[in-house]
Amino acid sequence: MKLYYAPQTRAIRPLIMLEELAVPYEIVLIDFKGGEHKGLEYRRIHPHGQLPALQDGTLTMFESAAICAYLADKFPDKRMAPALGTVERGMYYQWMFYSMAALEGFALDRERMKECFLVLDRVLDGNEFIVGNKITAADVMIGSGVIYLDSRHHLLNDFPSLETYAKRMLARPSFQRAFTPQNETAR
Ligand SMILES: N[C@@H](CCC(=O)N[C@@H](CS)C(=O)NCC(=O)O)C(=O)O
Repeated sequence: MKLYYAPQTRAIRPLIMLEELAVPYEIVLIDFKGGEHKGLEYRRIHPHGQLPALQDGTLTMFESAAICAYLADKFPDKRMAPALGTVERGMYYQWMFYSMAALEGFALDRERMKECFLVLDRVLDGNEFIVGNKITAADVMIGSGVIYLDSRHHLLNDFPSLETYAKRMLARPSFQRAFTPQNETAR
């Protein structure tokens, strides 16, 4: 499996997934600052010239949430997605889509962002993870989204459960690797 990656981009999401899954993968480092992602060669992988993208055998795919969902399903024994047809699976879908449509969708609107943080704060009050009692791809998406957005908006002080959750996620080795870009260049 190849992950087309650049530090400090949305490619950190599938990187966190792969680290949580602890499966073998290869990183194809794209020179994002140098514009390699807009070159003809990379556009054969991702038609919009964006990161991330994943290649797995004959499959080439993009969209970070879709990649995370695919990886969760590919390795069911790692239980990074709740079982099909369960209440937890329904909630998992909700939060996976929410991470893109609401959390990311409202990224530029501070008031809507506060509303999202309040909703998540309530969900995480007394809960370690966004769904069920173990990490899933929904935590990868929501956790990484909240950490990134808070670095821009600085809102977490007002949302104690969400703040504790974000700190807990950030303490995981997978998140540490993704949010410490020098780790990547040192590889
Ligand atoms: N919805 C896409 C967004 C991908 C995206 O916008 N990636 C950024 C890096 S964080 C990018 O490649 N930007 C360059 C561009 O849009 O030209 C996903 O989540 O994968």
